[in-house]
Amino acid sequence: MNYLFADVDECSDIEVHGCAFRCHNMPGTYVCTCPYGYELSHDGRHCVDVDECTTPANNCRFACKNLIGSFICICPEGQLLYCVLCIYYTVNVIIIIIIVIVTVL
Ligand SMILES: [Ca+2]
Repeated sequence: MNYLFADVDECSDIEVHGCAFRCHNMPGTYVCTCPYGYELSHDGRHCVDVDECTTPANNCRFACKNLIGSFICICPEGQLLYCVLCIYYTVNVIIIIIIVIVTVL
């Protein structure tokens, strides 16, 4: 083995990589990675929230609200979010949803 070109695992020492979340060692280098819902900040080490409402991940039919690490869809007043749908809720609809959830579980 040629030790002159041996890879150094920078991820083995946090003082070297400084990744806030996770370090991924690569031949001759390393990269910091972030959990789902976050992206690397400009310093390449820290993670910042992704505003999914401004990305194609936004599949909301009405309004989208960004959350730290995720997002939620917002329904118009008087409607209830169920899965990805906004439905008008009445007592009957809520009972049907509960029956469906109990049946599935
Ligand atoms: Ca977010």
